[in-house]
Amino acid sequence: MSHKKRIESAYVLAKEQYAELGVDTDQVLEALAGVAVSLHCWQGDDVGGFENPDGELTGGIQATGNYPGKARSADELRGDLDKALSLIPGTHRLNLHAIYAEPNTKKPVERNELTADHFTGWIDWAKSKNMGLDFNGTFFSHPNAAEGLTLSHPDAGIRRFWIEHGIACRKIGEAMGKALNKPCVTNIWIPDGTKDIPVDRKSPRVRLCESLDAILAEKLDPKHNLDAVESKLFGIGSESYVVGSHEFYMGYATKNDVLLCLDAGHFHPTEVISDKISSILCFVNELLLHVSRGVRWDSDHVVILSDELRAIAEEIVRGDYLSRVHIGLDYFDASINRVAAWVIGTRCMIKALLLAMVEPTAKLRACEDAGDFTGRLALLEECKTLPFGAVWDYYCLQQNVPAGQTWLDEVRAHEKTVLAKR
Ligand code: RNT
Ligand code: ZN
Repeated sequence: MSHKKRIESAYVLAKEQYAELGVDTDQVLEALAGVAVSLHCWQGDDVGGFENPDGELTGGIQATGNYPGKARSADELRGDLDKALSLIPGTHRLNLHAIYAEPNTKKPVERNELTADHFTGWIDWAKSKNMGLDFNGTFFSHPNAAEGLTLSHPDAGIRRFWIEHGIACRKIGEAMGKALNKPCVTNIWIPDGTKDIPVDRKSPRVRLCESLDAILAEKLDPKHNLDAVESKLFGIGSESYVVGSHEFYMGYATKNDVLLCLDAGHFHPTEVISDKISSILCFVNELLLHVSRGVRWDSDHVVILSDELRAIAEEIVRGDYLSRVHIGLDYFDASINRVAAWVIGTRCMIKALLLAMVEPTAKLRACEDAGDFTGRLALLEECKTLPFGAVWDYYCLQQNVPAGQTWLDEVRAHEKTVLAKR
C-alpha cells in the first residue's frame, strides 16, 4: 500500500472511532487549520539579532550550545524559516524582535529610532506567505541595559531611551498589523531585577508603572496592534528580585486593558500556566502565551508534547478561548539543528491543539455535571489510546507537509546544502 493510501485508510477508521464518541474529525481539522501559532524568529540564531555580529546576549537569559550553521543575516533566517514552515501543517505567524531590523545603512539604527521601514523585508516576506507578524521590543543586549535595569532604571535618561524604544516598537507593530491586515501583538519583556536582596522593592515598580504608562499612552487601533506585558519570576543575575513580577503585570494588565503574557518558564518550577488561563481570562480580555519548556529553571528547552503542553491546549480549547489566547513559542536551543528545533516545537504545539480538539469534551462534561467522576476518569484515560496519530498524519497529508519523521530528511538535506556552508 502506498504511504498516502495507508494514511487515508487509517484516517477512515479513526474517524469512525471518534464519531462514536460524538467527535467529527473533519470539522476538527478544518478548525485546526484556522489556528495560527506564532513562531519565534530567535530560535534561528540564539537570540543574536543583526544589530551587531558580535553582540552578546544579556538580560539574564541564555542559549547554550554551539551547533553549527546558525543564521547570520535576515535572508539566512528567512531561508531557514521557509524550510521550517514547509514542514509544519497550517498557516502561522512570525514573532520578531527589534534586533532583527534590517536598516539599509552600515551603522545600526539606535533602538529608539527604529521604524517600520527597517522591517519591510520581513513585512514583504510575511505578506507573500499570508502570515501575520508579532513584535517585541528588545530591552536587553544593549549598553543601556548593562546594569540589568531598563524601564525601572533610577536614571531618567536611561528610562527615557527605553520608553522611546517601547513607543517605536508599538508603531512598528501597528504598521505590521496594517500592512498584513492581521493584528500584531507587541510584547514587552524587560530583564529588570537584582541579583541580591534589595531594600527598596517599591521604587523600581513605581518607575516601571510610570514608564509603561508613557509607552502605552497613545491608543492604537486593536485591529492593528495589541500590547502585551510579560512577567517573570527570576533570571540569571536577577535571582532575588524581578521588578516585573506576575502580580505586577497581572495588576497592570487588568487595570489598563492590555494583554498579559504568560511564559511557561517564568514561574516556580512546579507551577504551571495551564491552570492560570481560566482565572486570568475572568479579568483580562486576551492572553499571549510564550510556550516554552523549562528544565529545572527557565532554560527554554524545545517544546515537546508534555502533559503540561497538552493541559495548556486543553484549557484553551475546553474554555473556548481560541480567539482570546494568542499562542506564541519561546525557546532557544543552540545545541541541536535550529530548523529542526522550530519544527519539533511547533508540530508539538499543533499536535497538542489537535489532541484537545478531538477530545469528547461533551461526554466528559456530562459525566462531570452528573457527578459521575468514575465515568469521567475512565473516559479520560480511554481517550489516551484513541487513534490520534492517524488523524494527525491525515492532517499533515491534507496540508501538504510530511507526516511522520520524514520531515527530518528534509532538514538534514537543508543542513548539508545550506547550513554547512555558513
Ligand atoms: C525572557 C522572556 C522573553 C525572551 C524573548 C527573547 O525570559 O521569556 O520573552 O525569551 O523575548
Ligand atoms: Zn518569553
